[in-house]
Amino acid sequence: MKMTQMMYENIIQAKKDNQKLLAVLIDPDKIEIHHIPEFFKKVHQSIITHVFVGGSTDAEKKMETVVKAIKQHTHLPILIFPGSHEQITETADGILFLSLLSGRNPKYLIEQQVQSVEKLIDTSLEIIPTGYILIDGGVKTAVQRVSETEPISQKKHTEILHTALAGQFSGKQLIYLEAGSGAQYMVNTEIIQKVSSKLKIPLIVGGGIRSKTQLHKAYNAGADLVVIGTAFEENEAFLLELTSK
Ligand code: 1GP
Repeated sequence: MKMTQMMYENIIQAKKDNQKLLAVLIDPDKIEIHHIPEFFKKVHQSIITHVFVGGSTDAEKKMETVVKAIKQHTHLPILIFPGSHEQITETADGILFLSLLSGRNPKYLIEQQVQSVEKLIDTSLEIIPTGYILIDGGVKTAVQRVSETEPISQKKHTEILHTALAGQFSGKQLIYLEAGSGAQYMVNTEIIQKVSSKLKIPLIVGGGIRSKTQLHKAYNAGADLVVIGTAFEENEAFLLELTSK
């Protein structure tokens, strides 16, 4: 296991410098391998700082092939954002080691994590413990379906805040507020503000962010790193709107 945490240190440093980060989320089931070079030309023209790869399902088991192909076309850090332990591949740079803290399904609180150890025991991947909190984004998302857990209502500010802080107190290094891929509503700014004002570790926000205005709202409310997937899948030109902050 890696003793240094280069990628995490960079995220911490960016937070200190108030330099906002942006990840493109790539679903291995949705991207065509031959399209990766073209897609990354646009990524490199944008303010994207990180590449997350993963999805609730990797039906075609394309994870390793997709990560390898991406690696050939970018120097940006590639983090696995796993839907299950089967998506772990050494070809990435690191992994968000997720615990689904909003849910009460032991499979996603500890079972998947135990099952992933066989692959991670001697890994060179940087492992970043991440508290993952699913928040209602107005549609039933894949995470909800696959994890068989309910998202927390956007009205329950205290429950969301306490879940995030319980994650920090138990040693998570990142907290991820997730409205779910393709969410109708992003996590509202009041929630982002409340959580970020109490949290000492970096805050990731994702799900349903489709415009530069929404991106800025998330940043201004205190998100340190924003994740966008669907909006880039549906409209790659959106990457070219994000060439400056
Ligand atoms: C999903 O937070 C990410 O896990 C990104 O969501 O696809 O809605 O951008 P979108």
